[in-house]
Amino acid sequence: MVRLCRICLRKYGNFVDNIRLYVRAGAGGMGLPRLGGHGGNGGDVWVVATEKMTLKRIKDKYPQKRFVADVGANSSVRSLKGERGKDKEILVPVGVTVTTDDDKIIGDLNAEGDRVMVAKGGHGGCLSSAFLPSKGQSRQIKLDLKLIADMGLVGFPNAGKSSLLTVLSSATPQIANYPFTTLKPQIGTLLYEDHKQISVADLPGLIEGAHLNKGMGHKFLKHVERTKHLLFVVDVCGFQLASQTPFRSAFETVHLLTKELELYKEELVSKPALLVVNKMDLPDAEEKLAELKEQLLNPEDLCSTSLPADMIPKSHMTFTHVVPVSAATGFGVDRLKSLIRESLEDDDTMATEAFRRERLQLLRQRSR
Ligand SMILES: Nc1nc2c(ncn2[C@@H]2O[C@H](COP(=O)(O)OP(=O)(O)OP(=O)(O)O)[C@@H](O)[C@H]2O)c(=O)[nH]1
Ligand SMILES: [Mg+2]
Repeated sequence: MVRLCRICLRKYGNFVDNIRLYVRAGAGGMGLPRLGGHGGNGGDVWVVATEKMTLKRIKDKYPQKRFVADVGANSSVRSLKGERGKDKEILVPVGVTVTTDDDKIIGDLNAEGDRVMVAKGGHGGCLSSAFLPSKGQSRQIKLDLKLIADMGLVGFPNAGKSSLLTVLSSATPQIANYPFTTLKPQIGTLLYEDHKQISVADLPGLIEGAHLNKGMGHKFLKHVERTKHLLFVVDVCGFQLASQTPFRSAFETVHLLTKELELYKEELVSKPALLVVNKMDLPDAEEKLAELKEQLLNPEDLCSTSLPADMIPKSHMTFTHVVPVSAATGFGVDRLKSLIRESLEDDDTMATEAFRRERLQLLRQRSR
């Protein structure tokens, strides 16, 4: 089993969530001095979001990852104004952030049809430029995909995140009794009787040391950066990766998960969260739950734990609810489904406000 884990440790399935492309806009066309002609402008390169595309498909379809727009036509005796070069559109999935090679944001494409220009076509030659055209802009750009979901499942491997998503939604993620079953993030949709839909992202398991690239690492946490809420999932009986690694109780796993979030991006710890205590069908689960609840009342009191000092988080998650469930028997699942909706709705106005502030800050940074 351990060998199996090692094989899949560094892999991220065949899921591609970032890609680097070369883009070049068209050069302008030449002007014709004798008749005061004007060359056509070069075409621009645009990145356009569509639900139908994936980064993997871009990689497969365009192995050279080069996107070049057409040049503008020269002016001629018959056409004093040369025709404009055709634009190039790169179709990308919704949820992509486009950045320059040195990580400056060019644009966020969060909805179908959102578009951003990534290379501007050159000007056609004309009188003011001595009839000489200018080159089109060329550069490397990076596309970084962040899934857009309302909730993100965060937990140690084997805690039952994928099982939970299966009983909550119609998603069919892979489930198995070994760590790191989930290799690529996946989204499931929770459907409510009044047709309300809530999306939940299932992520690979985090382990202590994920920030040091242990297990699946923690890069996939970028997919919870945009989720409104977090759903922490812990196994009521705790977790042990292998016989040589320490056993961690449910209380310890909460701390370790918090620490890994903090080490990835401190703001994640301040996201609203629910704590789901799974596997309540196992023997002694009730006593362990009672113990966990007791410990959570005083999270700073770590006397009962053997966590190394560098794995103790600076701050603690505040859980709006602690929800015992069993993905195996269905116990508590309906209540969890309602609580997920309730907390998202409670938080909707606050979240919109925070999102607006974030956008405003981004726009200000960009206009500087
Ligand atoms: N007894 C019991 N077993 C459960 C429960 N939920 C999940 N399991 C089992 O726990 C194991 C792990 O479940 P997964 O849903 O794959 O766990 P995960 O958190 O998605 O794991 P990774 O993808 O590896 O991070 C499987 O064998 C499940 O059948 C539960 O409520 N009770
Ligand atoms: Mg899983």
